[in-house]
Amino acid sequence: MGTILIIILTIALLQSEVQSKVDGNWTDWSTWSACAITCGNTTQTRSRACTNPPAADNGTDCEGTSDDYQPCLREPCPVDGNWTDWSSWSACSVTRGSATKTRIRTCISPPPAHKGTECEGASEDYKSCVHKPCRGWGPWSEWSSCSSTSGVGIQHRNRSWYSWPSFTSIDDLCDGDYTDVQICMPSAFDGGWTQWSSWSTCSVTCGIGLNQRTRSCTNPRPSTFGHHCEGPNIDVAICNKQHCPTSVRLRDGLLEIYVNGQWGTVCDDEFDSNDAKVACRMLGFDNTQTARLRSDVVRGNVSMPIWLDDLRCNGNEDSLLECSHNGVGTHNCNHSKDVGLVC
Ligand SMILES: *[C@@H]1O[C@H](CO)[C@@H](O)[C@H](O)[C@H]1NC(C)=O
Ligand SMILES: *[C@@H]1O[C@H](CO)[C@@H](O)[C@H](O)[C@H]1NC(C)=O
Ligand SMILES: *[C@@H]1O[C@H](CO)[C@@H](O)[C@H](O)[C@H]1NC(C)=O
Ligand SMILES: *[C@@H]1O[C@H](CO)[C@@H](O)[C@H](O)[C@H]1NC(C)=O
Ligand SMILES: *[C@@H]1O[C@H](CO)[C@@H](O)[C@H](O)[C@H]1NC(C)=O
Ligand SMILES: *[C@@H]1O[C@H](CO)[C@@H](O)[C@H](O)[C@H]1NC(C)=O
Ligand SMILES: *[C@@H]1O[C@H](CO)[C@@H](O)[C@H](O)[C@H]1NC(C)=O
Ligand SMILES: [Ca+2]
Repeated sequence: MGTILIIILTIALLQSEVQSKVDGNWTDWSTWSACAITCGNTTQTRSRACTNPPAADNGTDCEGTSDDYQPCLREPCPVDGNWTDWSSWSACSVTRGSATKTRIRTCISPPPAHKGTECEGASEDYKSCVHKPCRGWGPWSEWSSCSSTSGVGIQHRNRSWYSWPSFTSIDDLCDGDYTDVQICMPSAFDGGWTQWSSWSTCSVTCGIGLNQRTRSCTNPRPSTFGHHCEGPNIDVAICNKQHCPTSVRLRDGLLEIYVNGQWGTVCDDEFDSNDAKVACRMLGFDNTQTARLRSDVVRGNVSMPIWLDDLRCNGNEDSLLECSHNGVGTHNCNHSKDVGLVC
């Protein structure tokens, strides 16, 4: 009678525990947030919460995300035109009998786009100047460097005149421009590689690892209109091929391998002379012709892991771990199939 009561109570308790479990459920999505722009692009969001009901008493949480996004695309925004900086003043020049200096600017920084406004004001500016008499032009100077290093700019060159000893009449003035102005792009120069860094340390201390060296396209960094460096910025090489000294051992003929800080055994499924060759190589026997399975060994005991199963080495590997296998610790063997070995 007492026993039955206890069983009934237990069942009731279990049921109440099962029933009290509540899985989470999402609320409905909120409405989309407003698309509060008149031009350009943005995103709209909506959200929901896992409170309808919330998960309780070990019930599962809601699946999926609580936020959702959609793009809101409008016409491109208007771009108002903007003047470049003024060029420098030209030297004094005589045009139609009056001496002036000139400077220019253009509406390309940026040009107007998408119904943006034109630049306001004049693209040329003059001021009068005092002019000296001359008897002819000298050669043009080199072009000045571009006024902008990242976009469109202006550059100029000058020439000078040979002056008379004294001014006689307006006809002695040099006619024409003293300064020549043109639109320019900043000079494009290509990037160059730095030297390779030194090799990083090997990723392993024994066995096969990788190391790398790097370089960057900053010697120099390419200018806005220059080319990026060609080729990879990373170089990877195989390193440190010494055998790991303690990675395998034979104990009374039983092959043991050290993985994850623990000695374990190898299953003989698929184990053939190629696999034996690699194991013997790890033991320091290179190119042994006599590597073979040995059956008269004391098998590993149940407290040892079986690390490798279905080994398929081609015989050239430096470690059994490089051969195809089921994955470290994955096997369908017991210790009666442990590999024993003769090298
Ligand atoms: C989750 O909530 C929605 C909206 O309130 C409802 O339609 C749905 O039936 C609920 N699902 C569960 C499993 O409670
Ligand atoms: C806006 O989105 C459109 C379509 O995806 C794209 O072509 C355009 O470049 C975007 N404009 C801006 C200013 O991001
Ligand atoms: C939730 O699960 C844990 C571990 O399974 C258990 O110890 C705990 O009592 C459970 N809590 C509830 C309220 O069921
Ligand atoms: C207009 O161009 C000048 C240089 O040409 C620049 O310094 C300035 O930031 C530009 N202004 C705008 C609004 O683009
Ligand atoms: C040209 O002349 C102007 C005005 O005299 C001066 O500021 C500028 O440096 C000269 N430019 C060159 C390239 O010689
Ligand atoms: C089983 O193997 C482990 C690890 O090699 C060893 O420490 C232990 O003494 C062995 N036990 C028996 C009963 O052989
Ligand atoms: C290993 O498994 C085989 C069958 O797969 C079984 O006959 C044998 O008794 C097992 N050996 C041990 C030591 O568990
Ligand atoms: Ca197997």
